[in-house]
Amino acid sequence: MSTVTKAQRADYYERIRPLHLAPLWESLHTLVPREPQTPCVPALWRYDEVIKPLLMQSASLITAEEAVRRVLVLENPALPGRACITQSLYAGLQLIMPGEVAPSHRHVQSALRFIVDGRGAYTTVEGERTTMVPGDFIITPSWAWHDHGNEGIDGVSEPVVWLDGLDIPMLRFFDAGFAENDEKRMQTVSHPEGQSFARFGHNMVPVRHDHATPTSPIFSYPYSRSREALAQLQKSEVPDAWQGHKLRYINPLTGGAPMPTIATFLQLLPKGFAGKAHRSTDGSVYSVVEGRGTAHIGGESFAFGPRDTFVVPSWAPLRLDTSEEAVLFSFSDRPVQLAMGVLREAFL
Ligand code: GTQ
Repeated sequence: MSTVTKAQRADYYERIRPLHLAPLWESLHTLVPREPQTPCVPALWRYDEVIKPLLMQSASLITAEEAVRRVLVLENPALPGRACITQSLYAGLQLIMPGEVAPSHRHVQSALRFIVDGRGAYTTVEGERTTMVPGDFIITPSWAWHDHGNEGIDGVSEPVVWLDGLDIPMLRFFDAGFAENDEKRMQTVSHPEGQSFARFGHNMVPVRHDHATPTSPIFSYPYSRSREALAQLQKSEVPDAWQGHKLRYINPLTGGAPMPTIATFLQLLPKGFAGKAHRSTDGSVYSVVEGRGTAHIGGESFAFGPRDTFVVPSWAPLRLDTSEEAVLFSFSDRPVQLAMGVLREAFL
């Protein structure tokens, strides 16, 4: 076979291409890499200096009603035009001005909202309204009707911005997406605010509710509660050398992630924390709630402050330092990787 020339092989490839055939042996190493070879790059979006002024400009160009969802999509710089922040996840920053309504619709894609800036917007999910304050983590389950609005709270009327995290790229991958608009612009509110939290949010569940749902029945995990847990832990335990005090949100009916496709976390890093590096196959999106520090991702360093968003690609080593006590929210596709049995982590 040593007499076979490159030209002969190239000629063969030319002949099979029109028949929709390809030689595996030319691409095997990239199809089955020795370790993850993500095209994604790390990136950080500054909120106060960059995103907020641009979002406010968008409000003078289009209403929430006309836009349906007025969102600036955070695109991974290496994947322009694909509306993804990692290969599997979508992220965007959504703005609702006082008095606006983002009309009711539903879709197969699951969504999380992490409130970044402003108070007094609401989302209504399946007839239950939840008022938003910064740091709240709110879920829109797959195929649940939802509309958003901003009627203010406690006499406060201000623009409200939240981070949207959706499994849009996964649904695109599976070609399994459906969506429809509601006949009504806004849903009729049919449950009192806080009902789902009262039923499922206190380490208890209603006795007549014995079936686990793939999405958590808690629509909103208020920041005040999660922050209090971290404050207590900070007083009583040594921070993990890699991740500080880090908790994962759960679906109380399963103990697993609150959404079938997305896991969410909240972590507290003490002032002066100098974390060790770790990496994981689930690329993650971080939203900074409080404090300042630096995220060292692969070979790059990103200074972060309140309301900034950054992305850590799959298998990129992440090291977190702080100059102030910091609280970080994050989400990833971990439940899907766990279901497939492919999640790998390394604490370096
Ligand atoms: O709020 O329903 O960022 O459907 C992207 C798609 C938000 C939403 C997004 C959506 C929504």
